[in-house]
Amino acid sequence: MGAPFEDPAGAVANAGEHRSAQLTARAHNATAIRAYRRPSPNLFTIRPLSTSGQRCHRPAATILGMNTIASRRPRGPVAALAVLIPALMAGHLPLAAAQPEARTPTFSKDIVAATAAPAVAVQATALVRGLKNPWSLAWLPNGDMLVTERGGTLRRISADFKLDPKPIEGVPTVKVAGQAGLFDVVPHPQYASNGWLYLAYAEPSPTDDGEYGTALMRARLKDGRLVDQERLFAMSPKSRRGFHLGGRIVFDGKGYLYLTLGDRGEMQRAQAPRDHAGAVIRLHDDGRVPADNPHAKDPKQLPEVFSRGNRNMQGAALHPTTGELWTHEHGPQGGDELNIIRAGRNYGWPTITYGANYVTGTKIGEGTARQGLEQPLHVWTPSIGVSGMAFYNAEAIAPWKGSLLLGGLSGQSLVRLVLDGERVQREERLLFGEVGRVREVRVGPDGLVYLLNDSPDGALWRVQPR
Ligand SMILES: [Ca+2]
Repeated sequence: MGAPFEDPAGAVANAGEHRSAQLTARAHNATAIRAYRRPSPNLFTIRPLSTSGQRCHRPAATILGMNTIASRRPRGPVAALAVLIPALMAGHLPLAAAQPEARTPTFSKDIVAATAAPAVAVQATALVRGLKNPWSLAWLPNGDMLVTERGGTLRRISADFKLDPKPIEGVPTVKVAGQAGLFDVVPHPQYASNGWLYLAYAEPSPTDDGEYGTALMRARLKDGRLVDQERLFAMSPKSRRGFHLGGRIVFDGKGYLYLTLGDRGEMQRAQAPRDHAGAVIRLHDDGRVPADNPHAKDPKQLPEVFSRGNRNMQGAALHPTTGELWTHEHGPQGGDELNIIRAGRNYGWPTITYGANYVTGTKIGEGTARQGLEQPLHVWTPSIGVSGMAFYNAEAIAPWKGSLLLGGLSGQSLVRLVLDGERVQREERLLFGEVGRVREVRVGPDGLVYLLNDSPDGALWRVQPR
């Protein structure tokens, strides 16, 4: 893969002697772009398309990478290379490729040691105590907060940090076992006008056979009670394993939502095409399956699945400028990962991993890399137990702008990653041991950072510069 470069006059890349290759490119405007070979079979040209599909002026685009495809021959001079996606977002637009990008992850152990001194010294203050295994934190437009407790309760905290002693009523029946319980609570981006709140939770089987699985519902909050309830999705098949249920909900601002899942501790399910386990799910905000989901028309796959090969994603957030979904996932005894989730991609678990079997430390799968499987951006070995994720894009802690924050459960710290595009440049471990097991990380309306710690006597914490 050649070095990424920019050619504002109309990006062209030379595929060299490779018989087949694929480009990943980013347009600098809101139009869709197309990459194809022309005039030589070894040259790629990037051109924009108008929304009607007609070619128009030459674009300014950055070529991010080129992957050779050894196992596939082009089906035609143009068709094999023409990868067209609709204008998903204004600004940066990734050109989806069927093959993964060549990437070498950064490793936490290499860059955290070299950058031990944080850019901003911070302190954490407990604002609300007495939360039982809190999992997720969200703000309502009036400044009040909602907190889920994994045991199945939804709590309300006033804008001046008073915990309502009475939980919100009408929360669906939740299976509580192992890691299973009530997970994310996220208001719809237009909550102020439509009132929809979304909850992810472990839903018990209606036949009371002891099986359960991650589900998604929405409801409105009225007089301390959830009303107008609609169940939008439930993973299939359910099982009795209390491991790896994911449970993060992210809206993309365009009427779609993502739900992260896990492999249920049954690792091969993450690669099974008719299984929701180990996948990221993409839905319309009313639960309908989008027609442009990568497997929407493939009966051998599940239409809700957006990506798979993920082990257990308990943190997810939308990148503030690219609009892409970033997630992290727990690795097995090492190999916690940071990934960018793209349509139809396979993130490798358990075929490839940087982790190892628990206790024995023996190898899982085939190693750390394989053609056709995505490489993570960043790897934590030993594991820090990644949970909670937020991009910092506020003004209150200016030196943090553009960085990615996440929590460590076993790592007992707030982690800040300094990013250069898709590259992790620097890692800081903050508040080590001061907050406990960090379950949730959110940026508040005041631009300060708020945490929840996973404990039977957990708390809501505010993080601010010392
Ligand atoms: Ca992976």
